[in-house]
Amino acid sequence: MLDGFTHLSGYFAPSEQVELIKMVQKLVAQAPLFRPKMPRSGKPFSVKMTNCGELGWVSDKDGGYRYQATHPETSRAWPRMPERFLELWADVADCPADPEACLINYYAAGTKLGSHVDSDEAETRAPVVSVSLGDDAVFHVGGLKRSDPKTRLVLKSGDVAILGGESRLAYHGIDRVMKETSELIGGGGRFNLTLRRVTPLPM
Ligand code: MD6
Ligand code: FE
Repeated sequence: MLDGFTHLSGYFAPSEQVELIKMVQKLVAQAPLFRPKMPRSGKPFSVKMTNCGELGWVSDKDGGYRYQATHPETSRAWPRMPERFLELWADVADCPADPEACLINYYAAGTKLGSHVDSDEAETRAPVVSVSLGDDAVFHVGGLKRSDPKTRLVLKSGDVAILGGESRLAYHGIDRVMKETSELIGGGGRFNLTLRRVTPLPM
């Protein structure tokens, strides 16, 4: 595996996971989950998404993958990033500036997220920091080429995963979310938060 990939198992204790899921539910009430569409084909993702922070990641048929300051359906600014997210970043990201975007993904049981590289950010010296909440997910991380060998691991509720350094532009994805493996989320499923820097760092 490439250097710079870190899996912090059980970073958030169960009581903290409860606080985080309440924050996520509040954010979703302000900025509803939407289903992004693939560029060109317009095929919908199976994962639903929303964001908080100054910028949010969106995708649709005509505009493709991008960051923007407003929700694609409500046209409102994204909600502020909760302080606890900024504290996590300060603790683990080894980056001199705060994150600008937090993408919030929701996976119903059985949903997957195909292998991809997070490359829509102009700043890739900063890592992407992810938090898993709810049901267990099988995550894969490979190399810089799609065909490179992959390592698979289970991301559990409360885990933090970091793609930094050489692994920042590695292929990765979610093979599947395993149903009824956590009781954190009423109705089941999994939330994943990814904290990102988008614009160039002042350095
Ligand atoms: C997920 N995660 O865990 C999908 N991206 O649901 C990601 O796509 C991801 O975990 C960048 C860095 C860490 C990640
Ligand atoms: Fe990703």
